[in-house]
Amino acid sequence: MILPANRAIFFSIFHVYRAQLVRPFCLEKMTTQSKWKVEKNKIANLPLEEKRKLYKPGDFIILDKVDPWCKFVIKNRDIEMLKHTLDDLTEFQKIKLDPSKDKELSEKVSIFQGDITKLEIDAIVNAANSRLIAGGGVDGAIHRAAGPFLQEECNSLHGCGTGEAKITSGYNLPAKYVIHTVGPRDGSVTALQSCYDKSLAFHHEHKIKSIAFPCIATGIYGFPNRLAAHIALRTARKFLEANEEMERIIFCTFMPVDVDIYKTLMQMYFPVHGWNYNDGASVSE
Ligand code: AR6
Repeated sequence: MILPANRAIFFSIFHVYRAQLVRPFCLEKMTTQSKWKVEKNKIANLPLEEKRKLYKPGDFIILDKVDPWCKFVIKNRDIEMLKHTLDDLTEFQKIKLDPSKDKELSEKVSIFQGDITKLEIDAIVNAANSRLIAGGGVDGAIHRAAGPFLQEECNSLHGCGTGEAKITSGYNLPAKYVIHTVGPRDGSVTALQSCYDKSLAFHHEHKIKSIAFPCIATGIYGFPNRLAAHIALRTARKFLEANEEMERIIFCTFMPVDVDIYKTLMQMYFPVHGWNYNDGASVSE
């Protein structure tokens, strides 16, 4: 048993000891937090030429070098050989398009074959996990190129639900922002559509005029590639019809299977020659 006088001494020693133990941890936490915030502000205010020194020299692609879809179609006439299927037609007919916008919108979308981390645009989207801890696939590539402060900022966001999206700085990436979204692991169409909707919804607050999407959920999470492309394309089409400020949505295709799917389906959702797919023209069984 501790006597009253000894008890006071015991507790004051205990408090001093506890403060010594806890303080370095708190300080450490504050220093780390403020480091990413300082870095984020610093990068946001760097002139472009200075910012470019952060990424590998010459290792970036500016928006002007990514052909808009209307130009891509003219340069790659062979894509007309890629025919959509009856299932594609059924999916496609789930939305009603405004054909008067076809020409304008075919200048606002692109397909880009390659590494999303190279794009010097306003925002790239990351196919993340719900803990926002760097994983494999495109997530790993983005974290490696952005540097460690990206993980530090992610740690402050308290995770991200399936179908939700959160935004961070791009740090050492050529892209200004990374939008982290978590695709479904159970094949949910609603959740995947929500990934695209919620990512695009950041455009207003952050003045995002150019954005690139990887094929969310089609890698490690196993969502069927073709259905995922329909969801991406119809969500983008509806968004662009309603939001004139967005200048470019880029679909980043990394796997050969997605390259072919997007080349086929873009011709339906962003027709350049005014083909009428609702008539069932150019269908392969
Ligand atoms: N640039 C563009 N696309 C890429 C790149 C790249 N550098 N690397 C891969 N892809 P995935 P998910 C493509 O697996 O299915 C992570 O561990 C890839 O070929 O990256 O949503 C997260 O932490 C595929 O077409 O994302 C989660 O745990 C697409 O990106 C989980 O994976 C998406 O594949 C998320 O799985």
